[in-house]
Amino acid sequence: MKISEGRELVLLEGDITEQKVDAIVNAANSSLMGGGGVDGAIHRAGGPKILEECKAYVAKHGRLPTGQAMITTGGDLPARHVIHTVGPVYRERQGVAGRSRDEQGKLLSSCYLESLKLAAEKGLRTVAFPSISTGAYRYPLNEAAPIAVKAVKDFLAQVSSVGEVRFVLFNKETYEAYVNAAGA
Ligand code: AR6
Repeated sequence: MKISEGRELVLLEGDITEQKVDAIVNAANSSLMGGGGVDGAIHRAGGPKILEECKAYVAKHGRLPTGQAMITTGGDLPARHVIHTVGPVYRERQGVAGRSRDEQGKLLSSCYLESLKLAAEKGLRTVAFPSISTGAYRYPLNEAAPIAVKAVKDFLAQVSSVGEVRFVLFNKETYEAYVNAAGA
C-alpha cells in the first residue's frame, strides 16, 4: 500500500526472522534477556551476539521501559539490525493498579513510533514489525491492529528516510486483522 511518493506499507503473513531488511523489530520484555514468542525466535535465529549487546545495554542504561526502543546488530539474521521494543501487558481490568485503556494504547503506539524514530536516526530504510503485545501480552488483536497501523501510517506520512515498513504477521488471523485495520 502506497502512503506517499517513495513510502510504502506492506502486510505479509510469515516469519519475521526470515526478512531481509535493514531492521526487524523484536517484541521484547524490559529485561532484554530473551523470552518466548517472537523474542525467542529472533534470539535463536540471530545467535549470541544479539544477547551480548542487550546485556551491555542493560548494564549501562538499566531495563528498557515499556514503549521505548533500542537497537542491536542482526547477528546471524538476514536483517542487518534488530530494534528491541517493549509492548504493554494488556490488562482487562483497569483502574486502581492498572493503566487505563487509553494509556495502554499510547504505550503500544509509542513502541512503533520510537522504533521508527531509531531506524530513521540510523538511516535505515526498510523496517519489519511483528504484531507487538498480541501474543503473551494478550492485547486484543482487534484493538492492537488499528493502533499499530495508524502509528506506522502517520510516521510514513511525515518526512523521514524510512521508505518501507512491513508488518510480518505470524498467522492468518493476525494477518487478517491488520488487513482490515489498513483497509487494504
Ligand atoms: N515472526 C513473526 N511473528 C511472530 C513470530 C515470528 N517468528 N513468532 C511469534 N510471532 P509475542 P508479546 C507473533 O508473544 O505479546 C516474549 O516472551 C505472535 O504470533 O511474541 O509482545 C517476550 O520476551 C504474535 O502475533 O509478543 C515478552 O516477555 C506476536 O508475534 C513477551 O513475550 C507477538 O507475540 C512479549 O509479548
